[in-house]
Amino acid sequence: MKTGSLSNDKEALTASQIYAVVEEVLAKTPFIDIHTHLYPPAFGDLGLWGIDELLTYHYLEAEFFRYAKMSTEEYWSLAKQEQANAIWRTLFLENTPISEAARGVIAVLGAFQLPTDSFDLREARAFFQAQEIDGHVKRVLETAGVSTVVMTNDPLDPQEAPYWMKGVAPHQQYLAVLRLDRILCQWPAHWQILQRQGYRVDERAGDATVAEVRRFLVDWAARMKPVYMAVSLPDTFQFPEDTPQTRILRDAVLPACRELNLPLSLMIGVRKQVNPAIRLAGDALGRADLRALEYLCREFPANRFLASVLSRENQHELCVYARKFNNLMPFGCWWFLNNPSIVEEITRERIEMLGTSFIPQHSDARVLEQVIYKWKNTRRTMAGVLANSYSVLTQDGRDVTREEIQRDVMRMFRGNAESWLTL
Ligand code: FIX
Ligand code: ZN
Repeated sequence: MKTGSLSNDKEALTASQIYAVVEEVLAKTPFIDIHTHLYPPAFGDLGLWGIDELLTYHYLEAEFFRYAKMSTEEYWSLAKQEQANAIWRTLFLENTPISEAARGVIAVLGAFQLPTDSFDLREARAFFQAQEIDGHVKRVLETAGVSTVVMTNDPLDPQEAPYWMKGVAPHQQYLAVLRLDRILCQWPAHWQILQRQGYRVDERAGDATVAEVRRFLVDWAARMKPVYMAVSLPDTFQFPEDTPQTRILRDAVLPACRELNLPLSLMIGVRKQVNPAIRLAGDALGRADLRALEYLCREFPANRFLASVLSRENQHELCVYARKFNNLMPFGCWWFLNNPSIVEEITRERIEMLGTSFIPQHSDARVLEQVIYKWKNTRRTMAGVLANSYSVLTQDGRDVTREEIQRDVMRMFRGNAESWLTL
């Protein structure tokens, strides 16, 4: 019975040592968070943090409306702190915070040694208000075990664009992404913004327009220095079609990605605003036809694709497509899938079919401190899934070492992103 310490990297681990070593390696490896909605302090109020933003997260607002006696109109008329007070009272005092998102707030409060069952939010508010934001960002990312967060940056967002136009100081732990939803999914409503910026475009998106959209993308890539381009697409996404979306994607976005050596992230399966009354919380999902993704991977082998799909029913297909196309990198358990019960299922089938050649998770954090609980949950779920994979490997006759576990975790939570994003 090997009883040595776990420190010998090259020694074959016994079955009883595997879980502890996996847990320790996960805890000690700083992760790259490949998709978030976070902003560094230089972006001012675009960067959300603190207890009131944590409580008014759209995941919690959706849950609040299930219990609340007040109407959505009444809630939206409240000030932010009153909204947070109502959510705290309803989801955390009058009911037990056992949902994923509610438990996340508890985990954040616990991480800062704040009370998790206070009658009101005075102490929590005082704590966050007393934080100096640059030091707080550093502490939060360290606590979360995250070295790098990748942002979502929309050149057509009227709040965000002015920061880029005037020039914003880069933050070494925040990487930019050129987000294309308004161009690819809402062209009729946005082409005139490009026209006003001096790009000769029209609504039909003919050849001349497509060339100008490509010039727009190259110009904004020079401004933002993105690590990939990204778009969220509905469950009805089809490609190719005789539409402006197909022409812009095929003849502007994909060539620009090749020219700039950038991957394109396709996030497929959102059904926008099925309930507009609850605003950002009003989106849902649908099973997509992934033959569009198959076509893109096959017909554009010089492009690299990141893909995350929102329907649980699409996950197995995504794994199969990743086995067919090595220019396809599945990533994350997105949004409604980011719950331990589903993360475990998705991650197990990915390991069974893809080994370590995928990116298991992203946080999708919108509020800074969410990375603490989202990555705590990922490490907790991953420990069991990975330890099980190594245990059955050992049972089938192949020992594993700490060094190999370290290599595998580094690849899944850093290396695959670094090589895909050319970091
Ligand atoms: O399109 C996206 O990036 C989605 O992740 C968001 O729109 C969504 O609201 C979200 O934050 C999910 O976690
Ligand atoms: Zn997102």
